[in-house]
Amino acid sequence: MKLAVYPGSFDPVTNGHLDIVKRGARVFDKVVVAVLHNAQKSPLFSVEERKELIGEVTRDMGNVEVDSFDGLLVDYVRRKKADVIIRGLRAVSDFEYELQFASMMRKLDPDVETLFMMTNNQYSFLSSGIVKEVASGGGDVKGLVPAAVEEALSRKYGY
Ligand code: COD
Repeated sequence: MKLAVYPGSFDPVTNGHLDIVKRGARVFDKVVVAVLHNAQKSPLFSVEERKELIGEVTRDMGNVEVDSFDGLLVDYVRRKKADVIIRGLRAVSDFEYELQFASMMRKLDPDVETLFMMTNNQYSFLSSGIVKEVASGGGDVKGLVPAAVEEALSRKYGY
C-alpha cells in the first residue's frame, strides 16, 4: 500500500490545498494530511480547529486521513511508515524553498521521497496568508476556500 503524507500549516486549508489532496488521493492508496503543531507560531486557528476543518472538507474522500505532528517531519513520516511526502508548487518563487526542503529531507532520510504536484492554475496565487488578509478586512473569499472555512473565518473575524 502506497502511503503519502501531505504536511503543512493549513491555517486555514484553502481550495489550493484541497486540490492537491484530491489529486494525491487519486495517485496514492492513502493520503495523510498532517498539520504542524508549531508552538512558536501564533496561528489564527488552533491545531484542533484546523484538523476539524480539513476533516469536514475531506469527509467524502475515503482514503484521506487527518492528523497532526510536532517535531521533525522526517520522524513523523518514519513513524507513519509513509513512502512519500507530497508538496505543492505554485510558482517559481516556491521552488527555491522547496528544493532546500526536499534536499534536507533526503539528507535526514534518503529513503523518504518528496513528490511535487503543480498547482491548478486557478489557485496559483492562493495562500492561507492571503486568504486571512482578505478575510480580516471583510473581503470576499468565496471560491478561494471551502464554505466551512469561509464560515469559520467570518466567525473568527466577527462578521
Ligand atoms: N496550490 C497548491 N499548493 C499549495 C497552495 C496552492 N494554492 N497553497 C499551498 N500549497 C502547498 C504548499 O506549497 C505546501 O506544499 C503545502 O501546500 C502546505 O502549505 P502551507 O503553507 O499550509 O504549509 P507550510 O509550507 O508552511 O508547511 C511547512 C511544514 C509544516 C511542512 C514544515 O515547516 C515542516 O515540516 N516543519 C516541521 C519541522 C521540520 O521537519 N522541518 C524541516 C524542514 S527541512
